[in-house]
Amino acid sequence: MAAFFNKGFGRKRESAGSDRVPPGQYETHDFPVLSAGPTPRIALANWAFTLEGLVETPVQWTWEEFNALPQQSFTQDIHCVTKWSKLDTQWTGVSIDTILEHAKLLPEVRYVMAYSYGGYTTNIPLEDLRNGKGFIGLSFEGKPLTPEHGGPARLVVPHLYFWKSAKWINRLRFMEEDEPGFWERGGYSMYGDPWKEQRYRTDDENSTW
Ligand SMILES: Nc1nc2c(c(=O)[nH]1)N[C@H]1C(S)=C(S)[C@@H](COP(=O)(O)O)O[C@H]1N2
Ligand SMILES: [Mo]
Repeated sequence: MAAFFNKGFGRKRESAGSDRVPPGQYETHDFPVLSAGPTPRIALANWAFTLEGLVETPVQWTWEEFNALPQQSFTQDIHCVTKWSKLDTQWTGVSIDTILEHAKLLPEVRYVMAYSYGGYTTNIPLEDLRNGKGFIGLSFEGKPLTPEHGGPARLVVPHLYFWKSAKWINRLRFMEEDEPGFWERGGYSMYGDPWKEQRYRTDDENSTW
C-alpha cells in the first residue's frame, strides 16, 4: 500500500495538519477567547475606523461606509502565543490593501500601531499588513464576529502570533519607527513570528528594545 510508505510514515504526527502547526504549538478545534480586559460593547451607530499618523489626510469610516468596501474571504491558520493553533479558520473582511487605496501614506511609513476600543494596542510592520497579509475581519465561519472574538471588527494578521490581531479595532496609526504596544511593552516580541518562536522580546533578532 502506497500509504504505508508515504512521507508521514515513521514521523510523529499529532494530527493531519501537524506540518502546519509551528514549533511549540498544538492544534485545537475550539476557539478559545483571550482578552486582557472586559469585552467592550460598541454600538454600530458609534463605531468608527480611522487611519491616522503619517498619512497625507486622515481617513475615517462609519460602520455603514466600512461595510460598503469590497470584502473578501480568507481561510487561514492562526497561532496564539499561549500555544494553541487553529487551522483553516474562515473569515470575511476587508483587506488592508483595499483600505490603503483610500489613504496616501507618507513614504517614510514602516510600522503601524493598531488601537482597539478598550485601550489595547499592538505594533506591526507595514509590510506584514500589505499584499494580502492582513485584513479587518467582519465575519467568522459565516456569522458576524461575536463580541468576545473582537466584533464588530478586528484586525487579523494570521502569519504572526494572534496577539497582533487586535480585537475591537478602532484605528491604525502609521509610523516611521517601531513602538511597542500593550503586550510588547510587557516583554513580548516586537514581531512575533510563530515559525521562529518569537514569543518574547529576547527571541527577537537584532532587538534594540
Ligand atoms: N483588543 C484586544 N485584542 C486582542 C487581545 C486583547 O486582549 N484585546 N488579545 C490578543 C490575544 S493575546 C489573542 S491570542 C487573540 C485572541 O483572540 P480570540 O479571543 O478571538 O481567540 O486576540 C488578541 N487581540
Ligand atoms: Mo494570545
